[in-house]
Amino acid sequence: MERNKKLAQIFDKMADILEFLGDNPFRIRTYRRVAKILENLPMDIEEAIQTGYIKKVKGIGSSTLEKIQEFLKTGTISKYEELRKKVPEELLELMDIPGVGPKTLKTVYEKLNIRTKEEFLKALKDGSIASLPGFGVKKVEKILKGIELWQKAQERIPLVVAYPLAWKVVEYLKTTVGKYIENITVAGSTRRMKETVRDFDILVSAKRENWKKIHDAFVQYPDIEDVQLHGETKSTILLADYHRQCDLRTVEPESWGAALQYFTGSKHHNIKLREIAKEKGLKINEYGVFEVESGKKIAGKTEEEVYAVLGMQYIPPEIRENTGEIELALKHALPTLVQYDQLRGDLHMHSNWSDGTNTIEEMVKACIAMGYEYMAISDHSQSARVANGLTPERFFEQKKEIERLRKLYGDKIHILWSAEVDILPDGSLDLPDEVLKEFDIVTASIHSRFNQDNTQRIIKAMENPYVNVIGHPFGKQYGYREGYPLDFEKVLQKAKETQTALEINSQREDLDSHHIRQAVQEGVMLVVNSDAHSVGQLWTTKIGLGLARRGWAKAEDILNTRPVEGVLEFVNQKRKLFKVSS
Ligand code: DGT
Ligand code: CA
Ligand code: ZN
Repeated sequence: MERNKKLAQIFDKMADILEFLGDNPFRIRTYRRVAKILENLPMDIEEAIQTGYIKKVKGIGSSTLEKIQEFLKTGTISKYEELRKKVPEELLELMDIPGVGPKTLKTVYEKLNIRTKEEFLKALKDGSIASLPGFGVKKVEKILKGIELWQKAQERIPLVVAYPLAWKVVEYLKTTVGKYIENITVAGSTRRMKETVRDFDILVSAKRENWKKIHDAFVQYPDIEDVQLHGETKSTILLADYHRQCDLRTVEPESWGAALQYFTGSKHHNIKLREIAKEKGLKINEYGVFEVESGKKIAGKTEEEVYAVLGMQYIPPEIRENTGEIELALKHALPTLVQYDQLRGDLHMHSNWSDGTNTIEEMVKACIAMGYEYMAISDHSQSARVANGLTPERFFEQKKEIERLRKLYGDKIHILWSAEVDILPDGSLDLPDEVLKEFDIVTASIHSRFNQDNTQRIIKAMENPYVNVIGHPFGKQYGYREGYPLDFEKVLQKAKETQTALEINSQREDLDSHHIRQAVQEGVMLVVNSDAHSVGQLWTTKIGLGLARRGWAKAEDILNTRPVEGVLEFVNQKRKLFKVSS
């Protein structure tokens, strides 16, 4: 699917360039649509062509298809290469910044002859852009904010992007030199499921005589920009995807546990651990745990024994941040975190009835393959116009389709009929109560006015007896949009009082682990959802669960670890509380 994404980026960039050049709006729109289609394609583009699937997709014409085929053959598109030459290189890069875009750059290029990032920044700061017609101080402030966000996003990438990239390298090593490898994993921040990742740390244990072969394979990983270090204990490559650095370290099988512990971090956790070891007359490093006096090695083969000889309970990687976990582990009093296999269903996903790309039936089949006991189709309501939101009439038609599928698949999975209803600017909902009460479960989300404090809107939505979950509570989208201001304490209190759950939206990483930990402390119910817009995004609940674990959540804190009856019971409890019929 990575190829789909790359192709989509090329089409988007072509649209950017055409917009910059002031080309035909129709052509621009066509390229943008193609990009969107490619991004959401439920299968690899090559497969889509071979099976003839692509021919059935509306919006892919013969000249587009030619370009795609050229890309598959050569890795690029000549039209794209040609267009790139028409725009100054640095401006091309700047187009990715939220709030900038080709139109803005076209104006500053034409009026102020700006061609580089530096010139752009200077003109933003010295007021020359602010005084251009159609700009102004406010707009310039917004652009500067966008640049700041964008720069941050260049340094660290979201876990939902990082995780598959890192594990792809592991899979590659397993396929090429697997027979020499005893143990392999991704360590560092990715193993801790941290929200954002700077670089990847891959750890391998193997017999020393095999190390060279493993490192030789590593530096031949396809799709790299550079080999920065090629050694026999450590090598470093620069991945083409997102320019990520990736380290490989090889260790002896006897030191696997100690090395894994060391390279998983976090740094603050490790420092505290070293202090505790010292107090016990022990020394801990990446080779093992040693008695200081005798020099004798007393642990190192497994991580479990490393923690055990320090007198501690095993600490899951996700909470190794020195925020209280070590003290509790010494008392053997850590909570039991929710496990990755405990999710019984996904309660937020879209179909092609609104802005998803797959049919409901395709989503159902994919959820069955995920091993879920239940799932909820939660398409957008009407005011989400860009998302092709449904009117009440369309929702009731959708219900018929769901009933048809229940007859076909009901023995394998419970299909819940849901909606992601828009919270309107005044906090009222985009569907009347008579409609809301018909759904099995309802999620309510904000999709407009991301710049204002939205506490009151969310509180009002929670006061509706038929709203069971608040979707992506902070309206965050990493690298693109920071969350709006929210009085989270108030939201938590209201959630508890109204028995409304808060969503951990896996793809947006909203809530983040700090907010999750706060919610868990307050005893607020959480839901881990994918918000999938295609079958290829359903896996992301793994990320949401990682964040939940980082936020110290237990299974009982997560609604969708319950059987389906428990979920429906949660819905009914709220209706009872508000004394409305169900
Ligand atoms: P990142 O890459 O910024 O997303 O975060 P990490 O945690 O992956 O950090 P990284 O890649 O610098 O280092 C990987 C692990 O190696 C880190 O989690 C703990 C360990 N480590 C690195 N530097 C130190 C250090 O100075 N002291 C200790 N005790 N451990 C370190
Ligand atoms: Ca790292
Ligand atoms: Zn949404």
